[in-house]
Amino acid sequence: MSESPKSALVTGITGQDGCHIAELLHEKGYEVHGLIRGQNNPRKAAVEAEFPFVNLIEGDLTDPAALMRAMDIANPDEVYNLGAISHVGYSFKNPTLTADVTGKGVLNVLEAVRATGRAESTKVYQASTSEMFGGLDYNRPGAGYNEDSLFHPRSPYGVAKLYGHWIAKNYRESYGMFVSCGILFNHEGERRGKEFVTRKITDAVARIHLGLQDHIELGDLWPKRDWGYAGDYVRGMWQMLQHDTADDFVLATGETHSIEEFLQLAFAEIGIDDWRPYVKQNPAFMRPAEVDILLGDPTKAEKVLGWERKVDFPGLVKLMVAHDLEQQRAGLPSA
Ligand code: NAP
Ligand code: G4F
Repeated sequence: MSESPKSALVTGITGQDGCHIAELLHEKGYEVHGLIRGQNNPRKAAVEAEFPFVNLIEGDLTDPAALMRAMDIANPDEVYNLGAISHVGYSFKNPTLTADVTGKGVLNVLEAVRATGRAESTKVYQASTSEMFGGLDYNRPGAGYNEDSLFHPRSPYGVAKLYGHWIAKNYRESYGMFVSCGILFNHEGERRGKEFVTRKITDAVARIHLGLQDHIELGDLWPKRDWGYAGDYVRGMWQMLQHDTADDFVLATGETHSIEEFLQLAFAEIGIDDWRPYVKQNPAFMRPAEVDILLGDPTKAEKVLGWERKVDFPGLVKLMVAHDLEQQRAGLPSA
């Protein structure tokens, strides 16, 4: 007799990582359920069209009853908690909402697993972040942040994520639940939201090339990030839940690059060597506190999980510009 397929519940199904992991889990034969919020979510139709195999369940991370209902419907072997207010700049403008969704939302998910009697049977992945480290001189390790590095979050988003990280670890320690936290450094790609700097740049580069706009407005250009490809990172999430024990793992590339370097490579894809005439700085995109530099050390994930990356930094920029050129040529909407 064949075994019944594993079931997974993904929060944040409409987001970048939610889409990548839905695809991966489907390829692996999972029954995939996705939590979707709002009475008329603008991304619902796109998810239904691209992933017809996903069973969408209505619910919001701030609504404990809805989360318990979702657990009962999906009866998940694995929960991927990817939903969050995830934009750092937005979190400064909406700190209370960010605390409720990105912080307390994690508690609501863990409690929904426990309250529905699934503490021993359901594994949980928590989407923790490199933003918890903060990039300040005093806590910056030379070889990159790892699982033992000090935290010093620099935004309401980072602080909310740190609460989520510790409550996840607390449920692991208190109730023996299988809860693994992936401390992921920035990961990007063709599904990245256009409110994030990499996609904002590649979208603008494509439009500039086609004569649809003449410049791009950005905030600070000197910060450095450890940028990888989202498709590689969701594979790491899945690997964490297949490991024998629940644990914390950093996923990163071990390289860091400035926004200026990203601009250089992106404009070079359309044959422009000097990007400066096309970029204007706008203080509206600067933050009250900035994370100067992020660099991660993925050694533990590589050794323990066998995690590998397929896309490097130049490859990432290339694939994003190529995708946005194709999208703009096809006349697809920019926002
Ligand atoms: P994303 O594209 O911004 O997606 C966020 C998702 O959260 C969306 O599906 C959004 O749904 C959902 N969401 C927001 N508020 C919600 C609420 N109240 N209830 C239920 N769902 C809600 O983020 P991502 O890049 O895929 O990242 C996935 C997760 O990893 C996030 O938790 C993020 O903080 C974390 N992370 C990301 C990175 C990165 O570089 N991408 C790095 C480290 C950690 P709507 O469509 O309804 O808004
Ligand atoms: O693309 P960003 O908005 O990403 P950020 O702040 O690093 O956060 C992302 O990565 C985190 C992991 O480290 C995730 F946890 C988080 O959910 C999110 O996915 O900004 C990157 C850098 C920042 O230094 C920002 O100040 O780009 C700078 N920047 C300069 N101009 C800009 C802009 N960022 C945005 N979004 N828009 C600009 O116009």
